[in-house]
Amino acid sequence: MAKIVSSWNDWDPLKRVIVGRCDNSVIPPEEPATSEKVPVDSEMRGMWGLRPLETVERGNECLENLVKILEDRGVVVDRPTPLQWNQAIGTPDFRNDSMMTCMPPRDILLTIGNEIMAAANSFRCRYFEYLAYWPLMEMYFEQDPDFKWTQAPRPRLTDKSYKHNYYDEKITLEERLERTAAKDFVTTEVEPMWDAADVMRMGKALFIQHGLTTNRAAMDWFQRYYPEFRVHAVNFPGDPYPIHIDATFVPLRPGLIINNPHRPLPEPQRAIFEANDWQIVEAADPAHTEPPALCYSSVWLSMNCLVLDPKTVIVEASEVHQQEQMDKLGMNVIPCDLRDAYPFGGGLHCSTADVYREGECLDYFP
Ligand code: DAV
Repeated sequence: MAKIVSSWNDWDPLKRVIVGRCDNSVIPPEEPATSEKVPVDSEMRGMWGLRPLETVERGNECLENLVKILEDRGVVVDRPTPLQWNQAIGTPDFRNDSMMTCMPPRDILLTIGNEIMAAANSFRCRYFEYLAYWPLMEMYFEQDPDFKWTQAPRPRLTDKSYKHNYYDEKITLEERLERTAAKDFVTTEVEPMWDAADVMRMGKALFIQHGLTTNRAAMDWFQRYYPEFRVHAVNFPGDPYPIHIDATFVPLRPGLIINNPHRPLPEPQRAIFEANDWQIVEAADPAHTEPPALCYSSVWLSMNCLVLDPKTVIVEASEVHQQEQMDKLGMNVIPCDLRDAYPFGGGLHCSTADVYREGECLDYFP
C-alpha cells in the first residue's frame, strides 16, 4: 500500500493535488455570514440561484488548463464529485435555501501531514460541501494505511453564531476598516468556526487569519488539537473583507513571503518572521482594476499562486506584474489562464487542495 497523503507546507515539491469543479455552482442566498461578504455596490447583491451555464463551462475550461499544466509535470490530479448544489438544506439548527459549489477546495480541506481535515466553515450554504470530496477521502483511506481522515467539530451555525445586522447597508469603507482593525467580525465566539484557506501551514507553525470566516475560538481549538504545533493568530487591518489568507500573505519558499501592500502584516506579528530571517516582500500590483463579473474576491487574486516547488510557481496568465515580480525573485513562472474561474471562489491556490508534497515537518520558527 502506498503513501498518498502528506503535506506540511505550501512550497515543497507538489506530487498530488485536488482541483475543484464548477459544475452546478450557485450564487448562494443571503444568510447571516455571507451578506457581509458581498460589497454593497456589487451586482451580486440580492441575487441568487444557479450560475449561468456558459460561465460554469468557461470556469471548468480554466480548471482544465490547470489540470493539464499539473499533469504535464507529473503531478497526480484528483477531482471532487459535484452534488446538485441548488438544493435546500437543513439541520436541527438551521435551514438554508441552497448550497453553493465545490469550488474552491482550499476552503474546505486542510492537509497537515498525513491528515486531511474537513473544515468548520461558517457559511451555512457550505455545510455539506465536504460531501463532494468524500469519494476521494474514501479512496485515500483505502489505499494509504497512514491516512488520517478527519472532520473538525461541526459548528451548529445557529443564530447565536453570528452578530446580526452587523453591517447595515450604509456602512462606509472606513467603518469596515475600523471594525477589521478592532477585530470585530460577523461571527461570534460560541463555537470554533474556520475556513481551511485561513490557515497557512508552515511546518510546525500554523498562522491563522482572524477575520470574517475564522474566529478566535478556532485558534484555541487548533492549539489544543495540535499541541505540538505553535498556532499564531494573524490579522490584516488593511482588509475591509478579511476572508482567507491566500490573497494577502503568501509564502513562495522557506524564507520568502509576498504580502499584499494594502494589507501589511502589522507589528508585532512581523517580529517572528524577521527574527527567523524571513523576508516579507510587497506583492506586485494586480494587472486588473476590477475582478471579473459575479466574483466575490478582490483583484488581489493576482497573488493567489500555486507553488509547485521552491523554484517553480503557477501564476494566472493575465497577471503580468505578478509574473515579472516572481521571476525577479528567482522563481520559474508558469502562466495559467484561470481568470474566468475566479467567480467560483478564487485563484490558483484556492482552486486546489494539497494531497502530497515531498518533504517533512520542519520548525522554521524555532
Ligand atoms: O482578496 O478577495 C480572496 C481569497 C479567496 N480564497 C480577496 C481574498
